[in-house]
Amino acid sequence: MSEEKKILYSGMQATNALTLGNYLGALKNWVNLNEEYDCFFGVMDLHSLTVRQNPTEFRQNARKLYALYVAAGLNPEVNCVYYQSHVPAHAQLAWILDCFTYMGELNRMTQFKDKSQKHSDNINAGLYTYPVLMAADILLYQTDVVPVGKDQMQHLEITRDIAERFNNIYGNVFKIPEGYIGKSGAKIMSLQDPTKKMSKSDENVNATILLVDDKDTIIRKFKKAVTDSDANIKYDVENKPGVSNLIDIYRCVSKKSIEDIEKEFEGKGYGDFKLAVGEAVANELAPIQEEYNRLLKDKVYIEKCIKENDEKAAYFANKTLRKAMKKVGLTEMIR
Ligand code: ATP
Ligand code: LTN
Repeated sequence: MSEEKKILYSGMQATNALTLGNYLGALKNWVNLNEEYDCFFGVMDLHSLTVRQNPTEFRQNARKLYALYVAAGLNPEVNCVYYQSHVPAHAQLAWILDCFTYMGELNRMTQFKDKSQKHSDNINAGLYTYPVLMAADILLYQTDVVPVGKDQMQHLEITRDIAERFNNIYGNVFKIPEGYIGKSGAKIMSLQDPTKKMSKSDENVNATILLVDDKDTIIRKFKKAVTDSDANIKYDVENKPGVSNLIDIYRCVSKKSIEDIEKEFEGKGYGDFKLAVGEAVANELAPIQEEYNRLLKDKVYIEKCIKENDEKAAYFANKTLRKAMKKVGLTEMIR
């Protein structure tokens, strides 16, 4: 870690396969930022436990997520790419911060309300205190910036509130982090219901593009994407959410402006447009998929990266944890 670079922290839950929304809203931004900052990227497996997991699939998903991070361009020899559950300081600090978080604050979290509705048979305490664990993740590393999609900004606000509350009592223990939302791709919508975000837990397979989908599947799903009856390719989120979502996606992968895209498809139908979007997405994902498949087979390399980075993360996390423990008056262990 260098002295002068600022610290960036982010991560994703190790649940289900990643979608194009996860890539364009988060992962792609991380790759773009990773030279400018000293970066920590977590496989957020403790967070995944808030929803019931099949242990075998869960273990595989965590490994796949790690490989996908690396394949997408997060070099584990430069960035600290690690497993959240391998650094016990996360759970330890989360407990301390739980005692500095009010139920009134947690009651306002929209993700908690959404997930409680979706999993009404399992509204567990972890789901409720999820944002506090996320605060611990971020604050342990004295993070300056946290790149996430729009849906996570409320969790970042509560992180800042908890940190400020703690600092007001005990002095400067935590750096107050800033959220970062990419210029485009902050909210990619479902291909089947463009008023809903594209989500990796969506049951409709045609609603999401998975990062591991092959070219034919990608094109087929785009062809089925919900648009509207007038065939104009115009960006108008209010009245044409489906087409606007496709324009957003195309913009992210082609680096063209909205105006250029509208011009490119003037007088053409949705069929041509959807095919162009599908091909552009497939071309962007192809090299990532190739590297991902190679890495999954290279167990020795991946395991070496995980081990080294777990240790590196623990070193930094423990420094902050020790400071917080001391401040609240927990007695240090006698060694
Ligand atoms: P789930 O459906 O299981 O809740 P998810 O698809 O929302 O999962 P998360 O693990 O919650 O994915 O999010 C990982 C990252 O991807 C976060 O930074 C989140 O903001 C971002 N993200 C998720 N979905 C989208 C989307 N549709 N558009 C842009 N960014 C997204
Ligand atoms: N809640 C986040 C995942 C996450 C995270 C974090 C993101 C857990 N801890 C710390 C940034 C920083 C989500 O994407 N669902």
